[in-house]
Amino acid sequence: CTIPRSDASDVADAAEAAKAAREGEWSKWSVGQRADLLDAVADIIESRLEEIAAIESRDTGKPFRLAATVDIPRAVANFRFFASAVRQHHDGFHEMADAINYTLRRPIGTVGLITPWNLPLYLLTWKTAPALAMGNTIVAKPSEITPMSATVLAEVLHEVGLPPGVFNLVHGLGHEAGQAIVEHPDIGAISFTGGTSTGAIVGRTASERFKKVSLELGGKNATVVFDDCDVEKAVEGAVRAGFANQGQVCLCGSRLLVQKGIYNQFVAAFVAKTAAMNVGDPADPDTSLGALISHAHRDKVESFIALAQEEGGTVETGGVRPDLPDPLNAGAFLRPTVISGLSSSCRTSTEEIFGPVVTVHPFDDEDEAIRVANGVQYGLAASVWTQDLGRAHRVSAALDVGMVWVNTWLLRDLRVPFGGVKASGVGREGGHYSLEFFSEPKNVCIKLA
Ligand code: NAD
Ligand code: 6OD
Repeated sequence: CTIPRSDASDVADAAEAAKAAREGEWSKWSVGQRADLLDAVADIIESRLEEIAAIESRDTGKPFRLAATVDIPRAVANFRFFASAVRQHHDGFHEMADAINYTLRRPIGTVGLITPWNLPLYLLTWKTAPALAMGNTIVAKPSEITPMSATVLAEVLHEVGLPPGVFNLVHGLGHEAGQAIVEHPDIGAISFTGGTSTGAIVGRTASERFKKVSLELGGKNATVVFDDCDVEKAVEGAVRAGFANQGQVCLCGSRLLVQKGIYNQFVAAFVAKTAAMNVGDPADPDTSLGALISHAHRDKVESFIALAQEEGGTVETGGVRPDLPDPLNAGAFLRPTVISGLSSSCRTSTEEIFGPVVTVHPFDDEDEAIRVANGVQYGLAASVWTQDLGRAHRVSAALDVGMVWVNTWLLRDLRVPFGGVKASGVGREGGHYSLEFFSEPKNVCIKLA
C-alpha cells in the first residue's frame, strides 16, 4: 500500500486541529460520554474482528490466527477496559484540622502517541483509549511499516462520532513525522513504544521541552527454569515465550536459563518442540510462525545467528529459511532457532535480536540464575518456572525487571503496572498508571473559616 510521507508541516496542521478540538465541544463531554464512546469503538472493532485481523496479518506477516485471537481482541479489551476504568476513577481528598484539599484531574491537552510495528493495533489502542478517556486530543503516528490498522481505527473513531480533530493520525517516517510530534510545542506529553535507541532520542527531545514522557522500550528477557518445575508445562511456556509473533514481542523470552539437573532433558524437549513448529502461510490456521516484519529485519536476525556461531554457539535447530512454495518463498520467513554453547555475556546473549532466536544457558543455583538474568542492560520482564513457592518469591524479588511471570508468560491483567527498568524504559502503563499519565492533578486547598 502507499501512505503519506508526512512532514513537520503536516504535524503542525494536526496539532492545530487538535488544539481547536480541545477548546471545542470535546471539552464539555462528561466522563460518562467519553466512556460510552470507548465502548462503542470496542463494539465496532469486535464486529469487524476477522476483517481487521486479516488486515493486521497482511500488514505484519503474523499468523491470521494470532491476530484474530490476540491482537484484535486485545484492541477491543483496551477500549472496554479503559471505559470501565475511567468510570471508576476517583481522586484525592485530604483533610487538615483547618483546611481541606481536593485534587482535580485535568487532561494534559494534546498528547503524542508513537507506536511500533510488532503489535500495531494492540499497542496503539493501549494508548489511545486512556488518552481519550481522560479527555485529551491526540496526534498519533503508527509505524510506517504497519500503517493499515491505525487507519481503520481512525475510521472507526470517526464513525462513532468523535468530534473532528480529537484524534489525528499522521503517517510518516520516524525521524520526520515522529520527531516533529516530539518537538511540537503544543503537544504536551509523549507516549512512546519502540526501540531503546529511538527511545533515547525521544526521551532527550521531550525532556528538553519539559514534556511528560512515557517510554516502553526493548528487552532481553530471561525464562528461568528450575529443576523442580513442571517440565512439560515449562517447555510449552518457554516455546511460546520464545517464538510468539516470530519472537517479535518485547516480552519474548529470548534467553532460556535452565538449571543443570534438568538441562539436557529440558533442552532436548525444547529443541524438539521448536523444530516441530510450522512456519509458513500466515493465512493457514496451522501456521505457528508467519513472516518477519521485513527482509531488512530478517537480514539483521540472520546476522546475529552468524555472529552466534563466531562467538562459539551451536545452532541446535533452525538458523535457516524454510523451504516454501511460490509466492511464499519471497517472504521474510525464518525457522525458529535455538542456540546453545554461548557465554551469557557475549553479544548474542545480551543484545536484543527481536526475532525467532533463543539462546540456552545452564546454571547451578538461584544466585547464578539471578546474576545471569540481571546481567544485561535491559530490565523489562522475566518468567520463572518452579514449584517451590519460596523460590518463586525470592527470585521474583531479586530480578531487575518491571514484570515477572511465575509458571506462565504474558498473562495480562490490564490493571497491573506494565513497563520496564534500566534500558527497557521509563514509566508504567495500565489501569490507573495510564489514566494518571494522560492527565495532570491539580490540588485545591481551602482554608476553613
Ligand atoms: P522503532 O524505535 O524503530 O520505531 C518505533 C516508532 O518510533 C515508529 O513509529 C517509528 O517511526 C518512530 N520513530 C523512529 N524514530 C523516531 C524519532 N526520532 N522520533 C520519534 N519517533 C520516531 O521501533 P520498531 O522497530 O518499530 O519496534 C521494535 C522495537 O520496539 C523493539 O526494540 C521492541 O522491543 C520495542 N517494543 C517495546 C515494547 C514495550 O512495551 N516495551 C512494545 C513493543 C515494541
Ligand atoms: O500487553 C501489553 O499491555 C503490552 N504493552 C505489550 C507489549 C508488548 C511488546 O511487544
